Amino acid sequence: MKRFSRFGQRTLVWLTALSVVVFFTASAGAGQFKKEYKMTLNVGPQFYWGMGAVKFVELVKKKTGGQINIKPYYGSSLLKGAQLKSPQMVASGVIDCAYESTINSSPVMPEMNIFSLPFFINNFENLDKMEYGATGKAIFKVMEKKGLVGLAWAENGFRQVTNSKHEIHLPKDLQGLKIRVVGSPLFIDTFRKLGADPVNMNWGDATTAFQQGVVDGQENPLPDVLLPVQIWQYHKYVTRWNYLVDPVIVYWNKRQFDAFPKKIQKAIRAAAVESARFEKALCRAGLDGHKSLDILKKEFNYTIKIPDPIAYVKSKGMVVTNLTDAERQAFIKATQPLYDKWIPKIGKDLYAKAKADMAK
Ligand code: X2X
Repeated sequence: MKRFSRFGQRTLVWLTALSVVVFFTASAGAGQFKKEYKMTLNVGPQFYWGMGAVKFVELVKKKTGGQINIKPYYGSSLLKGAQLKSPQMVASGVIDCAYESTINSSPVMPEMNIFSLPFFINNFENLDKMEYGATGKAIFKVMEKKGLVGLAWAENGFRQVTNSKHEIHLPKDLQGLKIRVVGSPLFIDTFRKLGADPVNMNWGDATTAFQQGVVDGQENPLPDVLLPVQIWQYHKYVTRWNYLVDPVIVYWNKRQFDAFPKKIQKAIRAAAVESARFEKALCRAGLDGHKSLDILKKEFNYTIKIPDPIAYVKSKGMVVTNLTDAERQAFIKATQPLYDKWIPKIGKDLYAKAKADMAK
């Protein structure tokens, strides 16, 4: 008996498959969440950045009534240390979300280099004006086009240069020094321009390189990265030149985020914003008068262990160098040619937005 034509049989198979897909999609929308959402970050839980990520995990759990559980994977362990791969992996959905530095997104989204232009931003006030202004909005749009939803601005901080050889006051002091940098082209350009010998390396390999003296120096924020790695064990000298800043963005795979019920989306956003406020205050404590110390105490009932990171590294034997205006000008002059090369890559519009935000 010929019940179905060949064509009919095929249609039936397709319809059955389709209804299975529709059923699972519908039930997912009705509150079937994954058992665990994977989050990547490049550092460990002892960093302020890592503590912000832990806070995010806790707040998401609390605010979603335990429906969304995030597991943090530290030290870019899901990427085998390849820190610059984080945005692609979240965009593809292999990893669900990230608490990640803008530097680690800059090879995929060159707009992120707006924060890495040397001697452009200089202080927290300017940075906040950009992040919460037109620049921040534009950056989140760029992320959306890549399949990522930006949820909040956290921080790693203004990056300072450390080394084992001598104080750095002027570009000539960097001459020939081997400096570990992230494998982001603008960093390599900057240190070459300054006469140093930049060596790019993932963070996961950096501490061993400091220990073995494979490099003479590095650049990372004080307090956030320099305190937990106890940089004074390797480098005696730090120059506080605030040459660029490293924001951290809390972000999520867009397809997945958009499919969450509105209530869940709202809860995750609120958790991201609250954790970022805590994390930023940790990174700024002792560097912005009483402001961040007060936020930690009053809003989070948290007493930070090292309220004055500068005095702390001095107590560990470090020589802390602050630049005079003239010394700062020498660095600005030496790095100015990079603007011609990098503003077109970053985007002239975004650069103009950043300047306008800072002038407000
Ligand atoms: O690799 C670095 O230097 C670090 C830890 O600061 C970042 O992930 C950008």
